Amino acid sequence: MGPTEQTIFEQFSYWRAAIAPLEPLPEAPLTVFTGCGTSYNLSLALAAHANARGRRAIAVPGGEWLSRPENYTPVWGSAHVVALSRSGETTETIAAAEASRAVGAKVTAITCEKASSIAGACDRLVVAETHPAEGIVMTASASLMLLLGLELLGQALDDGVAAAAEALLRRADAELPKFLTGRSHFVFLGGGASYGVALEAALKLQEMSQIFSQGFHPLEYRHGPISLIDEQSAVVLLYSPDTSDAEERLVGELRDKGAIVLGLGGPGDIHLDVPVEAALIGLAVLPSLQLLGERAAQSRHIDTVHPRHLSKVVMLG
Ligand code: F1P
Repeated sequence: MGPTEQTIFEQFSYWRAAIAPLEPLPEAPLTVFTGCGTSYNLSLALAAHANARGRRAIAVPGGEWLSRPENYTPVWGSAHVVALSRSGETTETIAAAEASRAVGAKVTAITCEKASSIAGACDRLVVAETHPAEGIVMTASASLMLLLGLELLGQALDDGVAAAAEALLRRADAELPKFLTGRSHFVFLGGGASYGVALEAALKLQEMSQIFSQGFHPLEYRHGPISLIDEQSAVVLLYSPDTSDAEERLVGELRDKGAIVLGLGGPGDIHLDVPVEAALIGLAVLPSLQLLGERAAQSRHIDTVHPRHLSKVVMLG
């Protein structure tokens, strides 16, 4: 087992170490979740969770929050900013946190590196230790930062979510050969908080296996992108319990056009149950989606320890 696969399968003891109630984020007119790459995708998921819990929130990429916050909200100066960065060193995220504090905003940072630059650019640092074998591609750290963000929003967590995610990972692994064989076009669909998770799954597959992949809100996929579906297509549908009927109809359409569908929490050519409460679906499916990227890379003999053109930290000169 290589280090990427090892990190994916061995992440759950790090989850268990991070599961503890955290003091919630402070009240603010607006909470802005920001980060880059994976950390931005997690921001999207967390902003959706925050709104669903009655806290007004948006997600903005680090570079955008740094350069033009006024394009995202007129109350940018009074926002509470939550900056996510595994490394704590990403240029735009650190600069965005510093710029936010310069105008009086408070910043909470979520990271896996407590001695990093972001520690000096925030008012509160929230840290989880990640698997030491984790490399350039974010796997366990992504799950851990999502978990910490949920705790900061007051979500109760216990060992049940780790156990469910681990069991799902093993069931998914058994089904992935059927899903991947003969397919070269990959799409991830999810609504609400699962949209950020769908984008993260697409990014993971892209980084790990160099396969072009996309994420969409489920019903958006019918408005144009569906023209790409054929017998080469493989679609993951992250079902939302409240919209599963419409999502199931969409799955029927995709299958009719030749796609194989992996339904997480609902019907598909492959159907895997996600037996957790709705707010924890994204967290529970994330390791399985990370493994999908790794298995796709392995099937193409691509080394995910040294992914093409990527580095562990993106620092702009
Ligand atoms: C985020 C990030 C990752 C990407 C690559 C470089 O960094 O851009 O999304 O996969 O590994 O770093 P961070 O700010 O979370 O450390």
